[in-house]
Amino acid sequence: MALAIHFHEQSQPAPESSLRDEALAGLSCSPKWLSPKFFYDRRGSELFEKICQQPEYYLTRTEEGILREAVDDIARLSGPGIDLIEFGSGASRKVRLLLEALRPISYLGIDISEDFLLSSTQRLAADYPWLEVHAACSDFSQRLDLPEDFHSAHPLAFYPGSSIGNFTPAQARRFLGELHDLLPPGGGALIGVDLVKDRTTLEAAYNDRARATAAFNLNVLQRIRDELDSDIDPSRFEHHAFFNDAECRIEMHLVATEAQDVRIEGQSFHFAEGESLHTENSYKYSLESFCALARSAGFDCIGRWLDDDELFSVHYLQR
Ligand code: AVI
Repeated sequence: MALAIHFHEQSQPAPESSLRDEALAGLSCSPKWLSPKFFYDRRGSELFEKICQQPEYYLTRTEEGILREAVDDIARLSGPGIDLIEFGSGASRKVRLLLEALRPISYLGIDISEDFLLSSTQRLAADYPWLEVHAACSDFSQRLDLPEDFHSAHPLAFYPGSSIGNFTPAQARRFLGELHDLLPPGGGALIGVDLVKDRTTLEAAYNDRARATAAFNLNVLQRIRDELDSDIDPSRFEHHAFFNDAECRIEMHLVATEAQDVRIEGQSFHFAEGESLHTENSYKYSLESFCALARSAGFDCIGRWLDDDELFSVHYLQR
């Protein structure tokens, strides 16, 4: 039986039309580029869950360990009677680590992948019958706003997983500024941030031996083939991920294994052999550089937790 969740319709373009427009625009750029938000159709979201279980991808298990240890401190900082709002909620798994200690009145999951969002929030509602569960399908990378019919006097924003690293620092600053303006004075934001570390550990995390990350990256080409009028062939590209230390980011690319012309929606795009389509940046911060960014958006950094190896960090920001 499907459990009652409150689903909020958002007035945004359908995902297919933004994939069409952004694929045509991004493949016309030099170098070619496509936003990582298009990774997350149902299959991409499932592949991302698989990445999170890979031994090399330390981010998920490390953040979960930090949240387990810090949850009572987090509850003390947030106080009672909060509404928990998760951006990029995906499988709504990490939030489960917080629910018993925080006892929020309601939970709002916001994600770009509608059917994944609905099944995850329905499972959450089934497992936590005392919690009022809301869901909104939204591309908050464009503009951060809450559903018009969702009101909260005491919101706590939750943005785990270092997804903030998928924005450029300028976009992250804008996101944090919009989040700051959305929160009432005293409102909090709990943000997971991956830390800069040695190249070997970083590059292994994005080149797992099971090739889950490669499949995740290549799936975006399959989406273009399935959802648009296109003859693009994922088997003629390969996954490439490396640490760009000048920019302090992991870059993911899809590299053409041979010269080819690709047709998308009546337009033709040439790839030289070895030419890449840049699909994702994953910025890594130091504790200081992230707090400076948060402060520049108007927040106070009032809590911060790390694992013993200082791989990952969770920050409590307050407006
Ligand atoms: C969602 N995001 C934080 C992930 C990351 O690590 O940048 C996405 C990802 N890309 C490849 N592996 C995981």
